[in-house]
Amino acid sequence: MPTYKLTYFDFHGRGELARLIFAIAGVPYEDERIKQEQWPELKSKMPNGQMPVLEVDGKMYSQSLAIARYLANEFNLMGNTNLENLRIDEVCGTIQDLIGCYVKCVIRNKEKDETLFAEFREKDIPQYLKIFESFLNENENGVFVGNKVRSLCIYTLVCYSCTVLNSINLIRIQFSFYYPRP
Ligand SMILES: N[C@@H](CCC(=O)N[C@@H](CS)C(=O)NCC(=O)O)C(=O)O
Repeated sequence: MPTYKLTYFDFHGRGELARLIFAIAGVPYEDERIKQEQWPELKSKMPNGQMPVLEVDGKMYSQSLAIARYLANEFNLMGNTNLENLRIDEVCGTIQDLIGCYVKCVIRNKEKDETLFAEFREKDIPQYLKIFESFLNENENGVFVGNKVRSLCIYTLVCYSCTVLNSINLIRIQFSFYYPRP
């Protein structure tokens, strides 16, 4: 097995999915957590000037979803056929769209505009839950893809829904851009 090192900020964001996949697969890796004050010096050393970055045997790779898909392939979390992989990517893409709504209504909502919070809570979340439900209803096994309980889409959903659920709490309590995870 190659050696893995994941470099990302010490919070639950785009790099968290790779951490979750390593944990679920039980595969050891170096989990390098960068503090905000370290970042300006490191930025130029990253392939795309951003994180997460995965090193596989010392070679650097960027883009969180490409990293997640690579790890899912390595650890048998993708589908059994190309068509099942299409469904996995479809579910993951839908989750990304929901996160786009979250960013628009919560993260970028510097004015703390209650209309935007309400739009996210009352329009976006129910709308996307319906889509996820229809994916599940299409598959007689009650999981997103084939008969696979362990797939990339379910971990993507778990990972990002934690962010979203956390945000609902944040709407009620207080808002800060990089909030600490419990
Ligand atoms: N498309 C990239 C986006 C990566 C990204 O936006 N990373 C943010 C943290 S979540 C970052 O590195 N921000 C610091 C910066 O851009 O200087 C991915 O999915 O990996």
